[in-house]
Amino acid sequence: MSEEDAGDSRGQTADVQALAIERFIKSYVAASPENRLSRVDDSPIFEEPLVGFASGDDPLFEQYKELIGPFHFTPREILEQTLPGTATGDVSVICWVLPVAAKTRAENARRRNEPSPRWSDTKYDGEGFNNSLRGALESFLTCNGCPAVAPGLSPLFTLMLPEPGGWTSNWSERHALYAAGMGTFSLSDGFITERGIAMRCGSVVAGLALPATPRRYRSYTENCPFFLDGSCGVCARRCPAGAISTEGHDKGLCFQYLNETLAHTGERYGRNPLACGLCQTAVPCESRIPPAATKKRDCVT
Ligand code: B12
Repeated sequence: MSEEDAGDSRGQTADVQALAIERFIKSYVAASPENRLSRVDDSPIFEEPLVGFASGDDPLFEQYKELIGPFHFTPREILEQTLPGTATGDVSVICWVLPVAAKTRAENARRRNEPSPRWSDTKYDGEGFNNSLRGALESFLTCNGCPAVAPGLSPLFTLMLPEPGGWTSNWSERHALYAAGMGTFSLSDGFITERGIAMRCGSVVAGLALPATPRRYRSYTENCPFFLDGSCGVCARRCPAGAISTEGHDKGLCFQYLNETLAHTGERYGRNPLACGLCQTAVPCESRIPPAATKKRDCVT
C-alpha cells in the first residue's frame, strides 16, 4: 500500500469512528429515560443533539491557559492526569450540544423575573442526564479499547474563584465547543450554536484521531449581532439581575441573583439554587444563529 493509500484508509477509519460516535450520542439522547422531565409531564428535556470534534492538540487549548488561567487543562493533560499512561497517541475532543425542548423555551420566554419550573428542572434533571451521557460515552469508548475521560466527571474537575473574574472551571465546555467549530460566545457570555443559545453541552476527551469539525468563525463572538454592529442587546434587557450590559456579563451579579434573589422561588420549586436562563429565552438567538448575524456575515464574505 502506498503512503497515500495508507493515509486515505486512516482517514476513512476516522470518518467511520466519528459516525459511530455521533450515532451513539444521538441514540442515547433519543432513547434514555433520563432525558425526561419526570416531575412535570415526562416529555423530553432535550431535542436532537449537535455533535462536533476538535483535535486535542489544537493550539487553541494552549491559548486557553492564557485566556482562562494556567489551571485550565489541555485535552492531553486531562486524559493523561486522569488515566496515567494513556495520552501517548492521537487525542480528540468529542463535543455535543443538547438543545432545550421547544415547550420549555416557550414557557421560560413568558417569564420576567424568575424561571419556569420546566426550565429549572432542565438545569437539574437535564445536567443529571448530561452527566449520564458523559459516563455512557466514556464507557462506550473504553469498551471499544479507546481511553476516554469526560472532563466534567473527572475527579480532577473543579470550580474556582480566581481574581477578579468570577466562577471559573478548569475545563470549560463552551471553550471546547468553540474549538470544535460549534458556535461562538455572545454578549451574555452564553454560547450561540446553530440550534441557538438555549442549550446545555458537554464533552469527552478520547485517545483517537477524529476528523476535526471545520471552524468557520473569524471571531469568537461572530454569532452575536451586538458584536457585529452594536445592535440587538435583547439579553441585557431580559436579565432580571441587571447583570448584562454593553460591557458584557457580570458573573458576580448573575451568581448573586441565582443564589439570593431566587432563593424563595427555589424553595417553592424544591430546587436550590435555581437556574434562571431568562437571557437565553425570548431572545433572537434562542434557537438559532440570529438572522442579523448571518446576514452581516454574508455581506462580509
Ligand atoms: C461557572 C459557571 C457559571 C457561573 C459563571 C458563568 C460564566 N460565564 O463563566 C454562573 C453561576 C454565573 C453561571 C450561570 C449560568 N450558567 Co453556567 N456554568 C458554569 C460552568 C460550571 C463553568 C464556566 C466556566 O468555567 N467558564 C470559563 C470562563 C472563562 O468562561 P467565560 O468567562 O464565560 O468566557 C469568556 C471569555 O473566555 C471570552 N473570551 C475572551 N476572549 C476569547 C478568545 C477566544 C478565542 C475564545 C474562544 C473566548 C474568549 O469568551 C467568554 C465570553 O465573554 C459551566 C460548565 C463548564 N464546565 O463549562 C456552566 C455553563 C457555562 N453554564 C451554563 C448555563 C446554561 C448557565 C445559566 C443559563 C444557568 C441556567 N441553567 O439557567 C446561567 C447563564 C449565565 C450566563 N449569562 O452565562 C451552560 C452554558 C450554556 C450556554 N448556552 O452557554 C454551561 C456550559 C453548563 C452546561 N453543562 O451546559 N454559570
